[in-house]
Amino acid sequence: MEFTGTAVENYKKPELSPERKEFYGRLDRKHMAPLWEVLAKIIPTAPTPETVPAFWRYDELRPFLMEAGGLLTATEAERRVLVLENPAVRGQSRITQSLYSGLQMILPGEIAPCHRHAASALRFVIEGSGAYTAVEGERTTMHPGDFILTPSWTYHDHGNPGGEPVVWLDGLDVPIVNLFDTSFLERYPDEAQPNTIAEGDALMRYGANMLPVDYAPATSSSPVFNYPYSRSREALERLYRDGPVHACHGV
Ligand code: GTQ
Repeated sequence: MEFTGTAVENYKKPELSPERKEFYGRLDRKHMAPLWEVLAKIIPTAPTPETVPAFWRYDELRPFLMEAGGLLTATEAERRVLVLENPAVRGQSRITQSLYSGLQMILPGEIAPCHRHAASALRFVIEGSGAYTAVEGERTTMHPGDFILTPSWTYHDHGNPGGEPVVWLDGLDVPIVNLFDTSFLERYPDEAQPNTIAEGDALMRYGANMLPVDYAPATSSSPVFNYPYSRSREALERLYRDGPVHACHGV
């Protein structure tokens, strides 16, 4: 955003006389505070982000995930996730001011039990194949590079009937939901929800350049919940090959 007016200096606090200090003390005991003491902090002349740039190397993190795999089951943990915490806001379970992120692993034979919550999640599959995420009755098999959505208040469980550990990056809007004091969760009565819809249904029904004639969205979230990397990759390859390729963003 561009400043249209003249950039103003940060607001300067009035001097702190003994009389003023005494007054602020009496305000404090009544759960009040003078705005002029905090104005510059709560409304600065330019944004002052609290979180800092940071990065995590997967090679370094992976052994810890595997170690967690030996320590407790996915059922015990409900979700076996190592939370990525921004170094500037440790203990707040957030990677940026507004986003939660973590690395989740599910081992062969495990189920991460079914639940739904107000927060929305996205998953970016990093390693392994053969596990699935089920969303509202439909399973989708996860492959590296797949981008999977579990919209707000949709029942979801993860299972691994395959033979290798599967790891993905979770992103949730938990800090935003918590900002409004609206975070809550409900557990499904069984460990896994019934598999009532054939795999791939959502993508064929809503993601193949067609829509059912009577389609009226019940929610504002996308009915497509897996964006398979094989398709995305093909699209990117074609666009790259055929050009033009943006100098900065690529395709
Ligand atoms: O997969 O449902 O990383 O509920 C954190 C909370 C994943 C999940 C997380 C969750 C989930």
